[in-house]
Amino acid sequence: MVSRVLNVAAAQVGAVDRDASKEDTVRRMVALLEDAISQGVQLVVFPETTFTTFFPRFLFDDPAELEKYFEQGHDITNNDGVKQLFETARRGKVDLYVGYAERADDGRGFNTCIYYSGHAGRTLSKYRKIHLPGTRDPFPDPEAINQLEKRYFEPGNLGFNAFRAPGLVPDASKKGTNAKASIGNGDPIMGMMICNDRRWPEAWRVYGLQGVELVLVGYNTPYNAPHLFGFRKPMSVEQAEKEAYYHHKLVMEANSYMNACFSISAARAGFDDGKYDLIGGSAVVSPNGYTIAQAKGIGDELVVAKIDLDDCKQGKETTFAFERHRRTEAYGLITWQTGVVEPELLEPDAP
Ligand code: CDV
Repeated sequence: MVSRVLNVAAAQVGAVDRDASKEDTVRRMVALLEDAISQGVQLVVFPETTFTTFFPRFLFDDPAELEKYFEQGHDITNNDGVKQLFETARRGKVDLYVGYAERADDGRGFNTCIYYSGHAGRTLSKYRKIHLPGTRDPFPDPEAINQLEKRYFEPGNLGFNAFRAPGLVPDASKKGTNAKASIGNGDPIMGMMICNDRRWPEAWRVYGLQGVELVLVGYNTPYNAPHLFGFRKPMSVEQAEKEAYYHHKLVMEANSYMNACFSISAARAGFDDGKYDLIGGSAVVSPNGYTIAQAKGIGDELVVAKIDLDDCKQGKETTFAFERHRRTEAYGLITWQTGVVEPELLEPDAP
């Protein structure tokens, strides 16, 4: 029997200010990665747009200033300022997920993450955020916290493609090769999302349908942002913070359970520039929907867990054995209707 036990970690990164140097931030990330390597961790998940502050909260008049927050080109692993992270991963034979703002060769901007294999010494997969939250234009209120992702990024165009990560499970591809792997066989099946994607069950299900065993998510989630979340139900900052944590945990636990997979989520957390709040709550969740490890604070922190991928089998073979229980003939609306179309009002009863 091949053991499919993995040591994994979410690398939460605390406050990164607007004028923080990328070198300093990457130094912090390398320190977390080295800590992970020293603890025998095999896979580390970093947050969304980790190398810089969460810049979509700002409106930039100067394009050159905006460009400082983007990584240029298709392959960033040799880019100045960030390559140390990938060198450390190769040296320590540890895999990593990391999010960044991508300026593609054709000039388009994407909110992107890659899975870099320290075992294979190369990028195995790239994902571009599909569910971009917020607005294109800033809110009229000058005090509002903006989320201008629709201005700076295009919706991701790479789909939700699961992939296998070699080298994490010794001999995985010998017993039951990847080509004919059944549930619980072969190299681990991974899927990647970015922040807001985690709130959309469609994203999880598309991965679930590819047999995903481990979903990786980096995020930046503010809580004191009523313009973004709405004013209908006024609440204190304390309540807003509590609710943001609750919704994060809710979607990670529920979707991990409903797709019988583990998940790892990593926050860019803390108070950027001493005032822009972001939740922590980086966590590892089991296929039964339990949070098994969670960040204690809002600073740099490694959240480590030992997981057995075979624990995905129970749900995948019973309650969520999709091939036996799903009824696609009833799900049509999901793929061809975007917004809500309500049913007709009933005619009042005839006298
Ligand atoms: N970076 C994000 O995608 N943040 C969103 C906020 C704006 C709601 C999130 O889903 O956490």
